Amino acid sequence: MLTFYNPDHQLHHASELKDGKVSPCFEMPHRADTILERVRHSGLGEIARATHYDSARYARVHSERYVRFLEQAWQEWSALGHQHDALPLVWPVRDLRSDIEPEHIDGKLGFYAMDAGVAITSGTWQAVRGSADTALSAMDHLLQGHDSAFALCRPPGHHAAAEYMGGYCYLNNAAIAAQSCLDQGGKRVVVLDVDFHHGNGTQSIFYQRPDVLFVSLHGDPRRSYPYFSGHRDETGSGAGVGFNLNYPLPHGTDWAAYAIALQDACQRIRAYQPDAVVISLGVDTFEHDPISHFRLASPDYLRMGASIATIGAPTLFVMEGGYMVEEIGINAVNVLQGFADAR
Ligand code: Q9C
Ligand code: ZN
Repeated sequence: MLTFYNPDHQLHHASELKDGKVSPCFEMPHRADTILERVRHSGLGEIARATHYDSARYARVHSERYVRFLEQAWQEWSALGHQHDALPLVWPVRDLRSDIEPEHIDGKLGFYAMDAGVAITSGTWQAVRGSADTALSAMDHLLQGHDSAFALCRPPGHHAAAEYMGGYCYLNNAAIAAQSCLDQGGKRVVVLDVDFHHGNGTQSIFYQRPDVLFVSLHGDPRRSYPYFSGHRDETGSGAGVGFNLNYPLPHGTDWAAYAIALQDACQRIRAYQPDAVVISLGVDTFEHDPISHFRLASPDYLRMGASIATIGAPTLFVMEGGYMVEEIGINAVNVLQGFADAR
C-alpha cells in the first residue's frame, strides 16, 4: 500500500485552550513523524510526496469565503501586532446573528470556529492545504486503479464542516477526497469514521446527500466531545435520509463490543455497493489515549483492518486523531497491515 505524505505539516504546531489553560495542542507534529517512521520500518510499501492542487478543489465541500478566511487569517491577525497564535473567543450561538461575516479578525475567528482547539499560526494555512493535498493525491492514486492507499494527513479534518473549523481540524480531508472521487465519475462513496470522536464535519457536509453514505463509530456525545453531534437519531435529511449512520458507544467500550458495531456497519456499507470507501482513521480509540475513553489494544487494530477489508471496495485511509504519540504509529499501521493481509 502506497503512503502519501507532505512534510509541510510541520509548519503547524499550535496551542489550544484546554482545562482553563492555554497549552500545546495534543495534536502535534511528532504524531505524523511517528506514523511515518512506523510505515518505513513495517514494510507496508513506498512513501510518495503529495502533489499540489488548486484551492478550488477544497471549495467543492467548503464555502469559498471560508477557504479565503483560512488563507488570510494569519495575515489579518499579525497585522494587529500579535505574534502568538490566533484563537477564537466568541461564537454566534443560538439567537445571535450568523448571517453577516464580521470584518474584524476577532469576529471572523469565532464566526468560522466551533471551539478553541483550532489556533491559527504563521504556518497553519500551508500545513492545512498540504494535508488536503495529501488526501487528494491518495484518492487520485486509488482512481488510477489501485486497491488501497494511505493519506498520512496532518492536521486532521473530520470536525471541519463546510464553513467552520474545530477539534484540531481546518479543511475536511476525507470529505474533499470523497468529493473528488464523485467529481471523477464515482457514483456512490462511503466515509467510514473510526476516530473516537464523532465526525461532525463530515456528517454535516454530506447530511442532505444520498451519494455519500457517512457511517461513524464514536464515544457517545452525551459524555464525549463534540457533545452536540453524533446521536443515533441523526440519519440524514431531505434526499439524504437514511444515508447517515451513527453508532454512539459507551465509555470503556472494548474490542468485543466495538467489533459488533463495526461488523454491523460493514454490512450496511456492503449493501450500499460503494465505488470507493474513505476511512477516517483515528486511533484515539486506544486504551491509553490521553483524551479518549475506549479500550482498544494494539492487536485489535489488526482486526479492525481485516474487518474493513471485508467491504470489498477500493479503500482510502485518511489519518485523523490519536494522541498517545508513542503508540499511534503501531496502531495506525496495524490497521493498514490487517487490511492488506486480509485482501
Ligand atoms: N477533554 C480529533 O481527534 N478536545 N480531534 C477534547 C476532551 C477536542 C479531537 C477535550 C478533541 C478534538 C481529530
Ligand atoms: Zn478524535
